[in-house]
Amino acid sequence: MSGRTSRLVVISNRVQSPKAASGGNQGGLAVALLAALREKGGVWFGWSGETVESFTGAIDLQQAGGVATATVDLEPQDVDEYYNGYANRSLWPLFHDRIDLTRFERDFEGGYLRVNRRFATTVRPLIGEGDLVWVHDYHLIPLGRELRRLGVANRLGFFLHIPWPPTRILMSLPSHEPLVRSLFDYDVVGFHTQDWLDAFLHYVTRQLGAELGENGIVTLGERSVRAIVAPIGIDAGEFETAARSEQAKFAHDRMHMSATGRSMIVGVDRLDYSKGLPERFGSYERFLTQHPDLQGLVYMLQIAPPSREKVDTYQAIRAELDAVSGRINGEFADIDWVPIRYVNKGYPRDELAGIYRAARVALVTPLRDGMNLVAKEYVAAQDPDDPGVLVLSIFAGAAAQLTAALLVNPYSADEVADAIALALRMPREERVRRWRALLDNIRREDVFWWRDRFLGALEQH
Ligand code: ADQ
Repeated sequence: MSGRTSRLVVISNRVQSPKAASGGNQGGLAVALLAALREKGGVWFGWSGETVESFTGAIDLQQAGGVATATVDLEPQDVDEYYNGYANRSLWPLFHDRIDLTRFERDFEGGYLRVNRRFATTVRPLIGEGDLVWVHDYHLIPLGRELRRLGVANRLGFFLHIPWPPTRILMSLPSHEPLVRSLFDYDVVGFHTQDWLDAFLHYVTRQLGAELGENGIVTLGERSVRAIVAPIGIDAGEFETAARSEQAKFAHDRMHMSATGRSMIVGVDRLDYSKGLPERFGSYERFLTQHPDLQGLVYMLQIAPPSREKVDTYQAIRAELDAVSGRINGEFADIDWVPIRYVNKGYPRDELAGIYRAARVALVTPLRDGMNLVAKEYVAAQDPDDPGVLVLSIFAGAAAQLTAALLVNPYSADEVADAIALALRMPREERVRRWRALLDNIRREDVFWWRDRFLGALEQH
């Protein structure tokens, strides 16, 4: 596979199948990357999600909808140490400022490096001369270094989908230095916000002695990398259309009927401790206590499909949420009213769009979040004549762009409770004004803008 210039090779932990994406069941990221792969040609490489007894490196190459995907199976030990271990027990909690939940184990780190080497060796023959290589997320930080070791001289880009932690927190990771140094094997490294980029620059200049030049170029010894801000967006047009689909209307009407005139407050999150769900339930409880007049006029729908269920901290957060929602419902419910409807399943995107549109308020209150796409999807799905109100955590990357939302500190139950009351009472004119400003940003800085911004920097470098 060599000879043609500037094809695209996308590498991520998991590969999104083009078939599922065309069925409307995939996120905007998959849609954008698949569109880029279709335009440029190339391949999307990653783990199949399956295991084999011992690693063979055999590639399953598929061609669908004009896109090639290449997947590889991993050993159970790889999945334990690399995926459930280093990625999701060490890096994920640490990068979300949760040292208390972070586990450091040599075996995890060993497995992480082994899988990164395995990825590099397996994908190597798929990379042709002149191809752009775009690596995604915290699972694959050292992949660039492994590819260079195998002689790959192509332009290599890396995008981090989660926050970059403050230096002091990052320093609690054993082997933090080689991990960060390995980023210098890329040509471009991208972050969602200026805050995450600043934290990265703080570490590399103070801790490694790197030098900051013009245009975001950072130099360490022989190597220079360009560090950029590229906030991810959604396919706004697709979501606006989804919100007007038959399936969306059906979901919308179903919500309305079951609401019997009450206003819905919605939360949609992967079940993850970074999303601030117990705090959100606590804030809603505070709101109910402080506004007895509004009790019975609202209800909250929290949709939270479980994720990473093999990891103990995820089992713990699930049990905690069951308990908190049960307690609040026990305390406030009446024979004809339940304050929290708590649902642990995923919904097709059209249906999700209808649910967003039926909600008068969205609570997007993570304690830490790289970006948060739910905030953007909620805005895109609103009825232009009667839009709902977005309550957004200042600790979500999205807060840097969505400044017309009601911005809150998710740790303060009082502040969030006040924002809920304000949102429910907000006059239509103000709702429309805020919503237009939000939508303007979401349309302008959409997922295609994000992709072109990153690939433009990579092509230029
Ligand atoms: P996530 O932590 O997964 O992503 P987020 O950006 O909110 O968080 O994306 C979640 C996606 O899953 C959204 O597209 C949402 O619609 C979908 N989803 C959630 N619950 C669902 C349900 N019940 N049914 C169907 N779909 C559901 C990571 C980072 C984020 C960053 C993204 C992209 O943690 O900060 O925004 O990557 O870079």
